[in-house]
Amino acid sequence: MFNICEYIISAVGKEQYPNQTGLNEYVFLGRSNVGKSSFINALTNQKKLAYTSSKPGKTRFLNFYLIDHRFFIVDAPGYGYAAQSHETRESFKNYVKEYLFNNQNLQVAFLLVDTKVGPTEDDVLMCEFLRSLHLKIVVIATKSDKVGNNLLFARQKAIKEKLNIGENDLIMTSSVKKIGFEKVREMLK
Ligand SMILES: Nc1nc2c(ncn2[C@@H]2O[C@H](COP(=O)(O)OP(=O)(O)OP(=O)(O)O)[C@@H](O)[C@H]2O)c(=O)[nH]1
Ligand SMILES: [Mg+2]
Repeated sequence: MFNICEYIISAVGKEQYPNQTGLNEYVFLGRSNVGKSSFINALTNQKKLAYTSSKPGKTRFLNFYLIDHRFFIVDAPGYGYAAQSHETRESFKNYVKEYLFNNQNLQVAFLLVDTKVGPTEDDVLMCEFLRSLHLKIVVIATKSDKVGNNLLFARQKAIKEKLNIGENDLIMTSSVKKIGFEKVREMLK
């Protein structure tokens, strides 16, 4: 478990990124409402480190958290939220793209997919985009508590196939039941 989890900054552009010394970074990406911010809270065992909401579009900007003075985790705004204005959607996209391009510090892009909803077309596009940047991708299936075993297995298979992800790069999780987090913690160095 981690000891010191600090919110550092909500950045909209490179000039605000706080990592001046080349510490490792890990980013959490995915559809709006998939559970990125909840995931970060459960991962760090904090109730309110990252803001969560039942309404999509809660996280705006790139939120940097420094963990044990060792590495950063980055909470990103979600995609695929139709009710957003075109401008908001485009600016979210640009913050995220700018962050992902040529980022030497970024070790893993965690792509969160909702277990109940399954991989969407947007998830497939995002995964392909991350792959085109040669980033290490780990897929996290969220909200596994919301489905029964049959659907769970079906989704596991669908995610692997549609996103072209290997056995070890898919982790089934639930922030509510605190399942799957130890595996992710082990990846953060
Ligand atoms: N049942 C269940 N609900 C969850 C889980 N994780 C998140 N949620 C719920 O899903 C909703 C969205 O969670 P957030 O963590 O705010 O989602 P987000 O991906 O950060 O959303 P944006 O910031 O809008 O991109 C909230 O109502 C959470 O309580 C989970 O593991 N199980
Ligand atoms: Mg969020």
